[in-house]
Amino acid sequence: NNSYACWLQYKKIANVAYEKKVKLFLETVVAAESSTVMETALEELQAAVSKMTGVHLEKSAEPPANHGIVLSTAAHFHQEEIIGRHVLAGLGADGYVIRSLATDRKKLLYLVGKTDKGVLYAVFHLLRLLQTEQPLEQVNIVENPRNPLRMINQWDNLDGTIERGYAGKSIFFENNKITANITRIKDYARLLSSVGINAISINNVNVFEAATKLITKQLLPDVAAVADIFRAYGITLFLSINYASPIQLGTLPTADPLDERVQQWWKEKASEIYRYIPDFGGFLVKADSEHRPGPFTYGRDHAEGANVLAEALKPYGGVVIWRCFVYNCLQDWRDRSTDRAKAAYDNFKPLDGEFLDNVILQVKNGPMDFQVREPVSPLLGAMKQTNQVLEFQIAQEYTGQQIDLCYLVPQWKEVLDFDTYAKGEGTTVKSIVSGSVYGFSHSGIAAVSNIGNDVNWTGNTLAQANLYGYGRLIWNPELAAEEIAEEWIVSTFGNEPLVTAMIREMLMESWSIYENYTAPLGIGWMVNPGHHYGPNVDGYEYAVWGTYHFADCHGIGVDRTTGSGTGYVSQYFSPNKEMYESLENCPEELLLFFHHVPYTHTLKSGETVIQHIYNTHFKGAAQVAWLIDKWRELEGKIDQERYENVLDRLQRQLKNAVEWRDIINTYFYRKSGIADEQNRTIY
Ligand code: BDP
Repeated sequence: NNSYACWLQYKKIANVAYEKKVKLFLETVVAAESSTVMETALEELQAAVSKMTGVHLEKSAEPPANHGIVLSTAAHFHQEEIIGRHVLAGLGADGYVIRSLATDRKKLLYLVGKTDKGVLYAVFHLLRLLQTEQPLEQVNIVENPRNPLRMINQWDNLDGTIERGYAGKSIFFENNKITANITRIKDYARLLSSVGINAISINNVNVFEAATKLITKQLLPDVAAVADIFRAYGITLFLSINYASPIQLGTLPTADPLDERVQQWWKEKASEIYRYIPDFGGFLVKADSEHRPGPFTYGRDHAEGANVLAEALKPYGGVVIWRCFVYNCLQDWRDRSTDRAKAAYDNFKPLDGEFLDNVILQVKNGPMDFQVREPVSPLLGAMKQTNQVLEFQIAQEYTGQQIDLCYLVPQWKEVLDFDTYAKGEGTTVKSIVSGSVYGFSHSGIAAVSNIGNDVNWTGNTLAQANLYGYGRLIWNPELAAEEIAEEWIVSTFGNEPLVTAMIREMLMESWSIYENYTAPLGIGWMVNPGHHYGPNVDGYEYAVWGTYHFADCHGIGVDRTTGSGTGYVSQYFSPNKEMYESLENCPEELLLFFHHVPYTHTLKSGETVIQHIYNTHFKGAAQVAWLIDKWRELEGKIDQERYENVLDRLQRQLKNAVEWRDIINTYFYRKSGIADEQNRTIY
């Protein structure tokens, strides 16, 4: 099935001339050593090559004399002169080299990884070259992933539901057990590994009753079986844990991290887990947030809370990934002195230096919660002595829920390229989370997955581009969003220039289209409470969650400046602090995040804020109609199944966009009493 295969289509190569040239390299393959991951590399190569060319790549014991492929780790590679000692020496843990040697007589390809994982990544890279029909005669590629940890977080519950899942049920769990459908998990491992993902946590960060038991004898054998599948693809397994486990699973009356019985309990638990899974990655923890238990109950701080787990995991090389999504979700909305945006920084920054070396803090990209537009979290780069991982959300919770089209790679790139000035100019987020700025012992990027058991994995087939793009971007943050889109389209739909151009344009426009018809100028929210799809301007306005727009008859926006506002801006380094503080210099797409302004405030475009709201909302809805027209042009040019899947989603998106347009425009027309300059229909 085309949609199931995602970007690993491996269709028969249609370009005859290209296929002929490629086949010269495809006689035998030798794997210079054996390991589980090496076996995977070999299998993936053989299966894909056979599908694309019909050639069965014979596995040989000897290096090919004239035609063939060599798979090897650097340690076992004995032809250093071919690749160069310094090149091999320059490979990082997951790095690799692909080098071709093509003369009239010889057609050889060398895929050499620092480790067997590197070899597997090299194989997927080679297969990508084949799918996108790149010549093989002069390949000379050296790749090192920028981020050491490249992780996926599943938010899957044991009963098979998925928190913020928009593509069916869990592929991991059903009826409070691990599923028997191992094939689907293996296929997921393939997809992830093919884009360089090397770690996964398989259960929701909100660990409810049933999932608490994942770390018990009852379920560990099955968890270990899942770990086996991922291990073969170079992916390390993690589990989210419940901080109150010693109470819920043990016989202890407390989970106080400073209580010796609790410390002992976690030590024994870790030792038990590692008996089942010798290379277990560690724990992902959401503590003291949104009603989850944590160290606060015992008057302890996050460092004390995390360190007890870190001590327990340390002997085995495990890590604790501790989430910074901590805020008061029961605040009094009338209390203007609190600001949810400040919470993560306020909670964690004072603890810099207190965390053990195998603790990593996981920080969401923005200070609020995965809105279509947010500033970058000021916590990124602010803790120089504490390992950090950045968290994205591939699942489109607030960006259309995989009904509406929203290619998120451009948004993520803005975050990664953002200059924090933490250590002077050029201290970008990407350089911080790669570990290079402060020499973190653990760092990288994690993201909430967007997959479920729908045939096409992601609900909207075009949402596959976000999963693919996430992996590719965090491997190499220098890749352009267009480049990634194009790779994905060609691997997914075939090498058809017209199709590629159309879908690329749709993807590249989609984020700004979504932003146009939803909440304006960085203010966020305005969604239906609970499920978060569709407009509801005041849905959260008088609620405890801390997400306000403060619209009245005069103006709108949250004053986060230092004088009159919440002072949030002072969490940034200069000159970002001053930039956000200033009404003139604040980037306009974030205007209402940082400032409360009258509806008549004039933007750089010359439009007033109210007119901007009207204009973008009429435009956004019209752009969705344009997306539909574009897509219709592809009928017959791609398979019907995927064509119809996307068309159906786009039609639902149009309804959503029209609803947003009308509700937002009407609301602000009534609040402000200011008419649209163009006299369009507003109710
Ligand atoms: C929010 C989601 C909620 C998650 C929470 C989190 O609405 O379901 O549990 O984030 O990240 O985006 O913990």
